[in-house]
Amino acid sequence: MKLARNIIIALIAGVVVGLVLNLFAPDTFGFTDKYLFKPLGTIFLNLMKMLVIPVVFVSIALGTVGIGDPKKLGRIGGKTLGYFLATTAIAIIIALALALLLKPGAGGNFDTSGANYEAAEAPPVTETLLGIIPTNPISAMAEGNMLQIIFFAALVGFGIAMLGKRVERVTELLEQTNELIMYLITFVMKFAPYGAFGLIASAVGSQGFDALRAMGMYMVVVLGALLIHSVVVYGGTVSLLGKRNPIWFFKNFFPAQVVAFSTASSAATLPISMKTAQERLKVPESISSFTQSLGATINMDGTAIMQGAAVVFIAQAFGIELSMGQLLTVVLTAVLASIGTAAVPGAGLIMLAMVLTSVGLPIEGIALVLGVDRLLDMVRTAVNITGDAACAVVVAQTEGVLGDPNDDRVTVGTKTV
Ligand code: DAS
Repeated sequence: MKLARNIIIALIAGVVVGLVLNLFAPDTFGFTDKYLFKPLGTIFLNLMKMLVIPVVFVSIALGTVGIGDPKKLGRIGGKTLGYFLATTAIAIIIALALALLLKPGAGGNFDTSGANYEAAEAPPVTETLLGIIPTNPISAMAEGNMLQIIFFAALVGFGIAMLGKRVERVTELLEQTNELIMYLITFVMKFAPYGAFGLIASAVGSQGFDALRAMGMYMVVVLGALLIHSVVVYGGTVSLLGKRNPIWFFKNFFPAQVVAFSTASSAATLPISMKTAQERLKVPESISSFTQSLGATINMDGTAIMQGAAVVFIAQAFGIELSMGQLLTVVLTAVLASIGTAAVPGAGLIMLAMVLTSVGLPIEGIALVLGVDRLLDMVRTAVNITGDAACAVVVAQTEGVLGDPNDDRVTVGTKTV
């Protein structure tokens, strides 16, 4: 928790410095942003991203070995996907209900004339899901194609589980590599407070109060929906299905949430969110690696909430009334959009264009939410990874393998140490 405390102190310092520079010395902000804040943030983000592919491959392969039995793998996969789809759909419904209730865009004097936004091409979700089989696993790793890496790693782990003793050297190598990677994560995280300071000072300094004020109600809706979803859905499922105290869950997963908030990247946070779930939430590596890696790639409830709220906000700002049919379309496309959203900063905004288009809204409306998206991205990314961890706790509990909260041992690979 000392690290989490240091990151929080760094975040507070970054907000203060960012706001002071934005309000009183914008020119100085430009210079410090370019030569201090952005480099600090980029160094930290890149250090964390450097470890993602090795972590995902080794831990999924080991995790699958740990699961072993293909029927069990199928059962765990089914429970994981069922939890992901159900919670994402609930997330969007919460966001739509809150946006329709609070009407953030109604009566707004938004100047939509200058609103222009070039939407980057969003990959069709079917292509994303069907493209899961890598034709070349090495290039999948080089390109960072997470779904393909997960598929290949699971297959390798399945093969090792089937061959057992005949490839025990491979299992040992994977376990030792895993321990090495876990050490490197701890080492890299020492830089986290500096990176968090740079990232938040850059985000707050460039947006300042004006952007925050203009989008005030929109931010209230998104942040409100994120809070309700986290407490009610994640707290509720951890308590009812995970048989754990929600306060214990949120307290112990907090260090990973702080990193997700700082980086606004589920992928960059994955190594630390898995380590936190295994060591503090007592989720076995076999389930943590499978559920959290898959979740970081396709389960983004926080993103779906932003997309649901933004669609209603933009419709209201343009004076467009959404029909019930259109709202249902938003639920479906936002689930698909959140599956297709990459686990990197700002990816949710790219997929928002797909949701807007699905209900005939102008994608230029994205320009209305662009100003505060970086800050909202930090919060929704923390919610995204929390959903993955809640799922891991629930799946582990229903599989009867969730560790005792008071036991200070952890499972690394197939060993309990
Ligand atoms: N920043 C993305 C993530 O890493 C989410 C988003 O852009 O909405 O989870």
